[in-house]
Amino acid sequence: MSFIEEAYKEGVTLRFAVKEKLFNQQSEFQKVEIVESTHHGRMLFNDDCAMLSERDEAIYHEMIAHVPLFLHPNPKRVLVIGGGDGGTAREVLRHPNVEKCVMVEIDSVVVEGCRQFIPSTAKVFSNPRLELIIGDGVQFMQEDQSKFDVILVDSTDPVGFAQPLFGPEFYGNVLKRLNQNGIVVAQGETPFYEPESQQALLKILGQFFKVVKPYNFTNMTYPGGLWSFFYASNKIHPIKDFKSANVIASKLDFFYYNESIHSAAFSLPSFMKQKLYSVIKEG
Ligand code: AG3
Repeated sequence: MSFIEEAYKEGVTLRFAVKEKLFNQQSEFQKVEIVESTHHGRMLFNDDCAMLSERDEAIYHEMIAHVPLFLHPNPKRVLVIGGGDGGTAREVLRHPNVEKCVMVEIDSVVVEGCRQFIPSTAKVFSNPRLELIIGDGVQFMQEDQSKFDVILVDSTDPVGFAQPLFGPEFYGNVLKRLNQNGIVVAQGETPFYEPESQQALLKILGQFFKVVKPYNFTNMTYPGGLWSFFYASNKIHPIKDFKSANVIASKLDFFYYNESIHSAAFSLPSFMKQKLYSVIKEG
């Protein structure tokens, strides 16, 4: 038995050997499946796209959360858009100064499936500092009036219902919801297969933020392996304003993130620099 993700019409498939299928439900939004794989632990697939494996989810979740949270001088209120497995919120709430993490996930079936079968990420749902809202993140951004220090957009690929999360209206509202020192980090797809969508989203971020920079991580679960997050802020530069001592003093332990990866992740391979130089902003 196996699970296959067809990658971006690039003639590539990622095939994961599967021991057992655990959960399979068609939600209002997508097909949600959870399996026990042979070598990568439990895995979540939405509409046949790999969302996480227990073997390497820490890489993605540490990198989306700790890069901005160690930069912001005092992150008290954090918003996660998407992230229904709980992994991003789990990493956010390892920071003791975060008083509240609000998470807005559109699909309750993802949350329920993960609650039942992926406790390693979904354990965060019992954390009293987490407020889980089942709803549309785009609408939440339009209607909610509260402010946040850090906003993390943990989305699926820019297709279907997730498409507006890659658009200018959404980021205009993100800017309005951010406090002065606010930082937003968004899931940025893979530089190998998606250079155009990377360019497009960075350009949109540049309409609202003075500092706009991609940073990379590598993983085993997503097509292309090398993958990006996009960092944007009007006040805080992710390298110049970084204090590595804060990471060391936190005494948190990590699977992937650390004080040297923090800055190194912003060093881009030449093909990315060439493609993206016009949409990167240093403030
Ligand atoms: N967010 C999805 C990353 C994109 C994966 N794309 C793909 N496999 N084609 C991951 C959710 C983790 N909280």
